[in-house]
Amino acid sequence: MTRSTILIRPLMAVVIVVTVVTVALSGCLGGGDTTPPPGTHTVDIISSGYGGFAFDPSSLTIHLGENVTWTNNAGVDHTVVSDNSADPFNSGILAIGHSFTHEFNTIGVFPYHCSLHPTMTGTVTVIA
Ligand SMILES: [Cu+2]
Repeated sequence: MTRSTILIRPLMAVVIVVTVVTVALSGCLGGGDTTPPPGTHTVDIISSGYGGFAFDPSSLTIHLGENVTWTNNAGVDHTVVSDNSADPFNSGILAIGHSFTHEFNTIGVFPYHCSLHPTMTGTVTVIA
């Protein structure tokens, strides 16, 4: 092993650690306009049909520990409310353009609905 190799290896390790920490922190900080971290799934709330609204996609399969972000892209307020007491998330009122993110840490099937529009339903299935 040459002298330069001995010096470069620890330096590379520091560079890699700094890069990983920077990426991890950038995923945690900031508002809703930043790029979602890996493992984040998105559901759009959209206008659909004759004056109706829908979750798009309405069903989603994700892995344990991943996030789902719902964004209200329809013209009125909506909510995202869990129907499974094993993971009782509730977005509260989501104004137009606002988002709600939930991390799923329980394996199972999690139906949800909009409390303002009972025909709006969706399902998140969480697998290992
Ligand atoms: Cu709604």
